[in-house]
Amino acid sequence: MSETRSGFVALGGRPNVGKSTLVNAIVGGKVAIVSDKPQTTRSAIRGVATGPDWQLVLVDLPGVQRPRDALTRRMQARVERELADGDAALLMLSAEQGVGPGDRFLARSLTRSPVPVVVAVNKIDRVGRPGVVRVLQDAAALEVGDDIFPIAAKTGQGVDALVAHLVSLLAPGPFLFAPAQRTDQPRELLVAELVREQVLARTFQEVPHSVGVVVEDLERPRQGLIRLRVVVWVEAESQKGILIGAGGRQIKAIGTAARREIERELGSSVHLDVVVRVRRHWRADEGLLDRLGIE
Ligand SMILES: Nc1nc2c(ncn2[C@@H]2O[C@H](COP(=O)(O)OP(=O)(O)OP(=O)(O)O)[C@@H](O)[C@H]2O)c(=O)[nH]1
Ligand SMILES: [Mg+2]
Repeated sequence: MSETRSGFVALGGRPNVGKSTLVNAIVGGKVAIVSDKPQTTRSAIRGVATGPDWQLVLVDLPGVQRPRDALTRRMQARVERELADGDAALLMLSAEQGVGPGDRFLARSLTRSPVPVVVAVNKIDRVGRPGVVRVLQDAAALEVGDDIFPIAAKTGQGVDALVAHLVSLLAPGPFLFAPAQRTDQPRELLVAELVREQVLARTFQEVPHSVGVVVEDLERPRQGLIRLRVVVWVEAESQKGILIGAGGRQIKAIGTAARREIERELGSSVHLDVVVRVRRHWRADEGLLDRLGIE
């Protein structure tokens, strides 16, 4: 039998560059939620891709930003630990947004990293060829890694070449997860995230950042049915009103869309109850952050 390779690659990058989209594309399923709002990902989520003789564990991370409160402080500390701890780091840039001060800040901290750094320039589907060339030059000028891959995580363009390169960096070692496993997330966290994804898709301005989702109850009354009770925390009565919507229509739409996603991911019928509750400053509440799984 041939030797297997395995290891961890952590993804760093500004909010919204497409880190979670790439992780989902590589593992072939939704392990991390995606939205057009910055700071969608709040914790480190492991996505597992397994080939015939390799296993690549991708660590999806929150977008790097300046911490503002206990929530973002926890997120940032986690990012720094994970980027230093992997077998390689993947710095992700956006061709659409170009290389800016946030990217330079992260690139500088990665040049001091003990692990090899690979650069991916994402969203090349959004700019023409000259735009791609320009951003590749700007990426090279960061002098953080010799290997720069132009990709479009959303369409899959360039992703196979990037994966092949990441796999080549892995050291010999046994598989760390069962080959069919796509994530290390407990089912409750994945479910809460799928509900939050639907909230993000339907809210604007400060509301997306003010939402925390907790699964209060998950039971399987019989084979093929999962009953879920989910609490959506917001920070103000006005936000609660927005989420519930006129005649309860908004929360109903969120629940219906989330239930479909959960059914697809869990492969079971789902009965989903969603309630909205207000807790002022929950983002500063260390106890609630623990329950939200944000370490
Ligand atoms: N056109 C295009 N859009 C993309 C691509 N990759 C991601 N996106 C979009 O970019 C937005 C952000 O994607 P995410 O995967 O949530 O970004 P992220 O880097 O994980 O963001 P944070 O979790 O906030 O740090 C979403 O609307 C995606 O659909 C791509 O290759 N092309
Ligand atoms: Mg993300």
